[in-house]
Amino acid sequence: MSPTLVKPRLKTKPKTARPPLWKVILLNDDFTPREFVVQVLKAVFRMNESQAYGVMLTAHRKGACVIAVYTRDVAETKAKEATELGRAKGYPLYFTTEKEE
Ligand code: TYC
Repeated sequence: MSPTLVKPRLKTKPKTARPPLWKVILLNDDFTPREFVVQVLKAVFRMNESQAYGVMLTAHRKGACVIAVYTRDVAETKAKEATELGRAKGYPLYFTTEKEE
């Protein structure tokens, strides 16, 4: 049997860089009703009742909660949209974004 020859790979595979991801963060406040926060999380971030309730409660207890990560555009649009739903009702509900390291 002839010996196995291992040929060196000559071509380098081009790697496609992944776009950086951005976190959407929900901040607690003393005025927005819990049920309204849950409604917004369900509507904008497509969460079910128990996911939305869990996120709302974490923000309520800890001051903030990371909701999800998206590309920058999507994260900023969703944060703006969700914040605007609160504003329209006169609530200080606030969603911010932060680059994921
Ligand atoms: N802290 C609010 C209350 O007691 C409820 C709330 C929870 C508001 C989470 C914002 O991100 C928030 N009514």
